[in-house]
Amino acid sequence: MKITTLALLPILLLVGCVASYSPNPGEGRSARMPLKQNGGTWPTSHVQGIAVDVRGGFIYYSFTTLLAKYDFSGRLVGTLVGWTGHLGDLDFNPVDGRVYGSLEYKKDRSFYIAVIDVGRLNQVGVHAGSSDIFRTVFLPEVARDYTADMNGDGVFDGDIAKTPDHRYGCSGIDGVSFGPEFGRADGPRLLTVAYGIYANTSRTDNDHQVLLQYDISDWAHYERPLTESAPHHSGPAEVHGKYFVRTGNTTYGVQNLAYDESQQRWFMGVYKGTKPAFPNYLLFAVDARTQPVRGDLIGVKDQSGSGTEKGLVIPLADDGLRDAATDIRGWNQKGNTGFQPVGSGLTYICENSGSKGSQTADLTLYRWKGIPEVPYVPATSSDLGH
Ligand SMILES: [Ca+2]
Ligand SMILES: [Ca+2]
Repeated sequence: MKITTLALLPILLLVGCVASYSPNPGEGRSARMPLKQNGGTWPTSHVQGIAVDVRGGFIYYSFTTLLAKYDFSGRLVGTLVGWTGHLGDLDFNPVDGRVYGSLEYKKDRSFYIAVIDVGRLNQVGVHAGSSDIFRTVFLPEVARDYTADMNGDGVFDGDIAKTPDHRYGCSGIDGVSFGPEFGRADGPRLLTVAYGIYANTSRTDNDHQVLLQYDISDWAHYERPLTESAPHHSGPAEVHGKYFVRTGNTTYGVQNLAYDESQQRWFMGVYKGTKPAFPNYLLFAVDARTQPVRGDLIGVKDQSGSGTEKGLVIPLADDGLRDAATDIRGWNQKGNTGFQPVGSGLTYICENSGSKGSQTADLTLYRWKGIPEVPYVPATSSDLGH
């Protein structure tokens, strides 16, 4: 049966590719998951988001123009620098061992997912442009909505909030998380990207969060190095799904998006909205199994201008505080500069502080409490099984 080895070869190669991520034994994970961690002080803008490699024992912080890698013991393992765009929220993909983050170049009308091979980030000051650690995939769908000339005057008004332009008020992208297709808790994990949405109280078509889902299994051929002088447009023309969650207008949309496997629930951390008709909560959630339903996008005119646009709408989770006037649910819980569930009802939440050019992040591990007024309480060592 000399066929055996040859027949097995594709399977072996496939297994070799898919299961390529295995953290070095003894690296990072020698320390237990910390109850608190400081993400360093950096001459950047504020911390935007975090990602946690639970198995490998690393925490990643996006400081907008710098990515910092710490191990669980608090040792700085490496930093990645050298881009001028806005690196926002992150997530760690345990399938390939890479960190995925939103990356915006609004002046170039270019929006990317940065795909960072963090397993090879082992020194301070690594330059993204001269290293193939840092790859990017363009998102045409976001560029289309961001640049939409909504009032049809032939002029796209650019990166300003006070304009009728930008479909759904899209200011770009920020929240990023892997999780199941909306409507289910099982199945393949999709990369989910949330729009930034400008705060603008004078329009009605910006009261939804917009979430795009992508199957990234064929993304390798889109990935390109970062060349800021010549922004590329290599990326998927189609999305796997586009969904809308009515939260009321916020200030810059979903800052942090995260899937909590232990609760089978998506969380969206925002900066407070400014429309007085809405409760303007800081944290919203959608349950994984809640079916998206095709329905009216309240406040969004369709192309004829006389009807209401339709889309796949996902109702908010039936939990937390409730606003009687709008029926909107949510929590007054900070989750906008680093929010990452790590299993067993535990979630890291970031506090940002500092002044311009000197920014730090203090991470605390919280346990889900589930009380509308107090969704989270600080975790203790007994929560970690110590
Ligand atoms: Ca216009
Ligand atoms: Ca995230």
